Amino acid sequence: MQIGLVGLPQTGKTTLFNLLTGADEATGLSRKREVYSGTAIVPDERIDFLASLYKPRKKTYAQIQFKDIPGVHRGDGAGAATRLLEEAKTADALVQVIRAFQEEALNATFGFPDPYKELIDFGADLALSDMVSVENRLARLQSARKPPKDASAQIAVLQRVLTALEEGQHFRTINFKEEEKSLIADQVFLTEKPLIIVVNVDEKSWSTGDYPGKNNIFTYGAEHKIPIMEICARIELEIHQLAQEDREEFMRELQLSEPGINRLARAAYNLLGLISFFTVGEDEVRAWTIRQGTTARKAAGKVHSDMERGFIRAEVFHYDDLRQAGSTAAAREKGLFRLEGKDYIVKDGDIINFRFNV
Ligand SMILES: Nc1nc2c(ncn2[C@@H]2O[C@H](COP(=O)(O)OP(=O)(O)OP(=O)(O)O)[C@@H](O)[C@H]2O)c(=O)[nH]1
Ligand SMILES: [Mg+2]
Repeated sequence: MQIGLVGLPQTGKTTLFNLLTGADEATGLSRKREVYSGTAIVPDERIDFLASLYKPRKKTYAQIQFKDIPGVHRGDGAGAATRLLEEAKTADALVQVIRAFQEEALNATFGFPDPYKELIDFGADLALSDMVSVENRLARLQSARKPPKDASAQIAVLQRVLTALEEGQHFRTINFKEEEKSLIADQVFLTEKPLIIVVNVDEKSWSTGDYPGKNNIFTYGAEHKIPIMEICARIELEIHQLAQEDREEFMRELQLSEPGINRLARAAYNLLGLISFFTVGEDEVRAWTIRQGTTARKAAGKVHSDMERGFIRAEVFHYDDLRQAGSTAAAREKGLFRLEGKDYIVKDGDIINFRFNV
C-alpha cells in the first residue's frame, strides 16, 4: 500500500516527503522530475505508553509507504505529464499538497498563492486524465470487432461517468448501483482514490489561522467529503532540526501538541483503511498493520505464518481498557481479557496474544 504525494509544482511535496520518511532529496527548483519512494513510521502514543509499561528491549511503530510525485512544470511536455499521472494511478491513496505560503521567488514564477484555485485546477487535471481513459475505453468498445457481451451496459455506465466528470464531479461522488460499478471495476480512476488535501501555509497564516480562500477550501472539503489538513512545512522543518528539549519548548510556544507530520502520517494510515493491533512483551512492543475487517486468524498470520496455521484462540484486551485499568494485572482482575475465536474481527487498539499449536 502506498500513498502518493501529488500537486502542482513547488507546493512543498518533497519537503514533506523528506520529513515523513527521513529522506534527504533535493527540494526547490530542479530539472529532474524523479519520483521518490520511502517509508514513514506512524507515530502512536499508544506504543509509547505500552513501552513505558512493559519496558521492552524494542518498540516498533506501524509503517506506511509514501511516493513523492513531482508536479508538472511548464515546458515539461505532455510525455512527462502523462508519466507523472501514471505514477499517481499506481498509488492506493493520494495526498494533494497545495501552496498557501508566500515565497517571493516562487511568486515570480508561479504567481501569488491561490490555494482554492490550485485545489480546483489540480482536481480538474486529475478529472481530465480520467476523461481521457474513459474516452479511450469507449472508443475501444465501440470499434471492437468482437465486443464483449456486456458492451452496451459498459458503454452506458462509461457515458454516465464521462458526463459527470465533464460537469466537474469526481468519480468518488458519483452514485452507482453495485452492478453498474462492477462493469468498470477493472478501470483505475484518479478521482476515485481516497484523498487528503494538505494546505501548506506560511508561519504568518499559521499564527493567524487564516489565509485567502480558506473558507472555500473547507466548504469544498465538506461537500466532497475530503479531509483538509493545514500544515506549515517551514515550521515542521524547524521542529525537525531542533534538539529534543528545544523541540518541546518550541512546540509549546506554537501551541502544537505534536508535529504536524505525525498527524499527517496517521491521517494517511487511516485514509488507506488501515488499523493497528499490538503485541506486547519484554522483548518487543509492536504495532501490526491490518485492514479494517480482518479476522483474528488472518491477523495472526501477520505476526507469523505458524500462528495463522495453528491458530487456536486469541487472548485479547483493548488498549483503552488497559489504559484505564493502569496495568495488565489490574485489567486481568477486572475481567477485561477475552478469548476470541478465529473469526473475531480485530479492532484498532486490540492487544493480542495468539495461542497456537503447530
Ligand atoms: N516559505 C516557505 N517555503 C516553503 C514551504 N514549504 C516548502 N517551501 C519551499 O518551497 C520550495 C518548493 O518545495 P518542494 O518541497 O521542493 O516542492 P515540491 O512540491 O516538491 O515541488 P516539485 O517537485 O517541483 O513539484 C522549496 O524552496 C521549499 O523550501 C513553507 O511552508 N514555507
Ligand atoms: Mg519535489
